[in-house]
Amino acid sequence: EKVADVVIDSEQEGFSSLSPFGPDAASVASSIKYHSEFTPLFSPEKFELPKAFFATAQSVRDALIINWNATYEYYNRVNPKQAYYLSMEFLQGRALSNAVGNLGLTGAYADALKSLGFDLESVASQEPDPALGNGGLGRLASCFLDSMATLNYPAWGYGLRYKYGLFKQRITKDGQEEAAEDWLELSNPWEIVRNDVSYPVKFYGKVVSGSDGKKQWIGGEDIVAVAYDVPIPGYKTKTTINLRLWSTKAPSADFDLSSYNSGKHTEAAQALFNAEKICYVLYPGDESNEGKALRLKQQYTLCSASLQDIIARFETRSGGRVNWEEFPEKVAVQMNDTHPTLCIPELMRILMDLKGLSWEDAWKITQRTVAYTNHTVLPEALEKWSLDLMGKLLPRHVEIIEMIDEELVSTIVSEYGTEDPDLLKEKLKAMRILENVELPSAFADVIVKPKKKTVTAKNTEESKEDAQTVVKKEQEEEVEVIPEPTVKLPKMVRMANLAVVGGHAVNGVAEIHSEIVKKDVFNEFVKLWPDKFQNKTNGVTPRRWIRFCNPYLSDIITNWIGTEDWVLNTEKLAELRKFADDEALQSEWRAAKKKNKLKVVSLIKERTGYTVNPDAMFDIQIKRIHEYKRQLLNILGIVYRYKKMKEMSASEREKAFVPRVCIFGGKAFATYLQAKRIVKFITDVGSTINNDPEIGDLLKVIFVPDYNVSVAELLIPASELSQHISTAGMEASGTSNMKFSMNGCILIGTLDGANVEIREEVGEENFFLFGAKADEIVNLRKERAEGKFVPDPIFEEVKQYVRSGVFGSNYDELIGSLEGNEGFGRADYFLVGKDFPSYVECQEKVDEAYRDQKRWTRMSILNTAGSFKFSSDRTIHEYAKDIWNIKQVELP
Ligand code: B1N
Repeated sequence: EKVADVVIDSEQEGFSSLSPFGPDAASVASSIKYHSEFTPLFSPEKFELPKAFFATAQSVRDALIINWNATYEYYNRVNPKQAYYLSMEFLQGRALSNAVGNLGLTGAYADALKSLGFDLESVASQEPDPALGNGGLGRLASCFLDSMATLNYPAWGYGLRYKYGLFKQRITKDGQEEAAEDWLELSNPWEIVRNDVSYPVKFYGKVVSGSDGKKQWIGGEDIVAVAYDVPIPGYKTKTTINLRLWSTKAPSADFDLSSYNSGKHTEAAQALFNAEKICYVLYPGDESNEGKALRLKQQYTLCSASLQDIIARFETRSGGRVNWEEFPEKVAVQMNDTHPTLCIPELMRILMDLKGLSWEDAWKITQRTVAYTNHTVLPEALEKWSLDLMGKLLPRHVEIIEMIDEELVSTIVSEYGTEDPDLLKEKLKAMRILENVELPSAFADVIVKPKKKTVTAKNTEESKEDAQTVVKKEQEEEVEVIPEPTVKLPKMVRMANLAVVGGHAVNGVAEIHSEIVKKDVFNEFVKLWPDKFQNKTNGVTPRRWIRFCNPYLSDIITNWIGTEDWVLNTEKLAELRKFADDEALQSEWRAAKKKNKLKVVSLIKERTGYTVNPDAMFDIQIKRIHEYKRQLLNILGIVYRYKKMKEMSASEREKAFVPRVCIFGGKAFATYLQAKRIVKFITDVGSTINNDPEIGDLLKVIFVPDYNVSVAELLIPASELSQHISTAGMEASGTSNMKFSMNGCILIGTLDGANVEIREEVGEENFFLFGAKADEIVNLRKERAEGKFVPDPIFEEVKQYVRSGVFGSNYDELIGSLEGNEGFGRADYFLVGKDFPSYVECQEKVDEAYRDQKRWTRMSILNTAGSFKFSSDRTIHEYAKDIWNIKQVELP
């Protein structure tokens, strides 16, 4: 009730009258000074950059806390339906510039810091990049939080507070090296630990039935999940939502004092370590069984703690009159890929075992509450867990999953009948949650029976046969019918199938991907429940990805369209279209690009030692290193270009090629050898070309080490060409493609993921398209495997050139993978050879277009103008309306 008496000054942009200090530079400066003295973290005698960063962040945090509290109290009062975005990853990037920008205080903070002898940009660059994510999936979650807050949606994020982020990448002469990323080393000024918000989480143990028939999960290992809140401010709104990250610890009683006192120090602290290690790293290597168990513990911790918290909030807000049927009217849970799928059995468990609901009621509530987003169709990325492992770690959940599987089998059997056993077998194989597990006993013989009938029929004909033979025949028939491997193959839980069955909506992340999901991966489910399947094309926040990372371009846009509203209503960007040929705009546009390129020239010098020419075309591919993303196609294109240059005289070269700086960035998963070979190859090619005096500024190949959100914020505004060249059908969406396009970069790409929609929006003449289409891939692979593929001579030429040793040796595995040599696995599965000629040809068109700077600038402007659909604000509105059914709630 408190908040009702508080008057919030909505006239003032950004700050409210609740602010602990005024929005003017002098008050901000005194707040920063205050924190430098009284929340110090550093010794008192010096006031240098690191301390300036923390003091500044703490002063901003004061403002965020006020808005956070006001938002929370208001939601408590209004009790709206709230959405919860559960994700194992949030790739937040630095928070300072974003927070002051969203609060409308960039000017005040810049001036305040100036008066203290600092500049905002250097202070902001002190902040470590919280890398609690791998790539697109985690960054999407963070863009979504920004849009939820900005659009005043009552919505929260839930995740894990990993002590170490994704590894730090170093590039040495041997390729990539990984080191722990200790992002919390100096503490995190944005988080607020809530010591009063913690929940028990159990592992192992066993299930017993109470006298009332109720199941109880007892014994095992108990840990505690503690809430760390990260305030998420919206842009030009008071709404400040929450990212609640769980950290794990042992219950305090678990420290074994007597062991400790008797000198067994390690044993004494064993329980503490066991609990804390759950949140040590983002993606523990899962080759070993211990690694697998740890990852599963992480996933369960996220689901269990978050659901307990959500349920507690629902109960509090119900004010003592809890009606569980209303739960789905107050709560929407979105599962970011299958990683939080344990939400389904966990919600079932809590509702049945702890709240006393029946299976039927709990199931209805669960299904109405949760929804699932699929982010990949790569079969190896569709999560499966060993049933044995899960059964040990989460015995009660496995019972529930078996029950869900049994109900699903029953649905399938009643839908398709038992007349056609092959058909039924196929359906069960596609849809069952459990894999390599016999049918539930109630259905044990539905598939066998019809065959037995045939046998019996035969027997009547040959009625003279003795009983012995009949039995034998029947047995033989049965052996044939029951698939033998079921017994031998490991029993698995297919998380994607569980997510589809347990939720009310399933969505893909770009149109083409959602179609593939429906036609391919979940086709059988689509036949059963066509209405469950949707598309929600990804988006990115225009705050971080233009307004704050590209102030030069933002000012130009604002001047030409006459308002800054485009930051909230990106449709307004379309107004730039009418100025695309205006010479004044064109020259401002180029000048902004040049300023951004100069920043990257310094970054490259600092990170790699190479000097690059800011007048060359900046050609960029930044993303996780993966074979399907085809960094190999890019680098082989560069090798081919280099070879041609070497065959020409100096003057021919200059005429034939546009000078380029080819920039790569991205991390390879530590155990993904082929990806690491690609990194090594790129850097080897770089050292040969970059040190070739004949080539000079005509071609440079740069691998920027330790690519992360902050590096992206520098590279994207400086980009002129960016590469999104995955094998068609394999990149679910991509989101950097959207950021590049917004920043006036022209894309070269295949018809894959969101490229398809970007090309539609910006116009096909403003997009460089090449390569095979998604629906051709299956056939092409088949041809390839049958040895029918005839590689283009230029592909043979480029491979031969690499083999000749120009860049070093030891590329046998790499080049071999493109040929399918014995021992090197799938024959060019990603079709680099097939697409190579059309890629090279397309790159020639890029050069030609770049030579005409007027044309190029026009294309660039039309990319920004046509990118408005790809704001995550649009995406979040769609989720809110079509999946979550939540309404915007504006604070008074
Ligand atoms: O999710 C992004 C998409 O834009 C990308 O195209 C897609 O590749 C990415 C297992 C993933 N899909 N799957 C993952 C991440 C971590 C992990 O442990 C899978 N990431 C994507 C956003 O929709």
